[in-house]
Amino acid sequence: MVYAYLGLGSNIGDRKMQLEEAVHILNQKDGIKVTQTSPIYETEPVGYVEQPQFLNQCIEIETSLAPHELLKECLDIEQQLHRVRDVRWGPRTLDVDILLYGDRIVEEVDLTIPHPRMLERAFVLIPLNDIAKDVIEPRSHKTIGKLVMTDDSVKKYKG
Ligand code: PH2
Ligand code: MG
Ligand code: MG
Repeated sequence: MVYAYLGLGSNIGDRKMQLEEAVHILNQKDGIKVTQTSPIYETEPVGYVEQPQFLNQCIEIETSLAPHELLKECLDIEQQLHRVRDVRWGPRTLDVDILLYGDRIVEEVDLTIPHPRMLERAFVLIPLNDIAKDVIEPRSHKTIGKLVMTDDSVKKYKG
């Protein structure tokens, strides 16, 4: 069993319901148990900025799945929640990214763990810090608590 951390994001449709649905579906999968969920944050879009605000959340799971098996489950849930991929970094009903998988570093064509952009992204690190402040990010060897930044565009969601 390994603890892994996933980043969830949604910026079209019923954003909160889609995050809740993702957590529920993940928890029902064989080999995945959701062990912690962060608060939900409302965040300004990063990268491609002409799109609605996101809701972002991070969750901790305990899993017996290998990294690629976990990736497949994440992509399956995105499909179930009707994600259409067109613009890179563009709007989505649901995005499920693997952030950390224990202390493993994975470098494959279709999968990079830790998530390659997580250290620059306040919308990832702020919710991740709520549930994993003492967890070590294996490239920097620093804890999430050390890596997290403050960012006023990431706000607790009270919807
Ligand atoms: N995801 C992206 C690109 N930009 N911005 C915010 N605020 N939240 C996201 O989840 C997000 C983003 C690509 O996955
Ligand atoms: Mg993403
Ligand atoms: Mg993604």
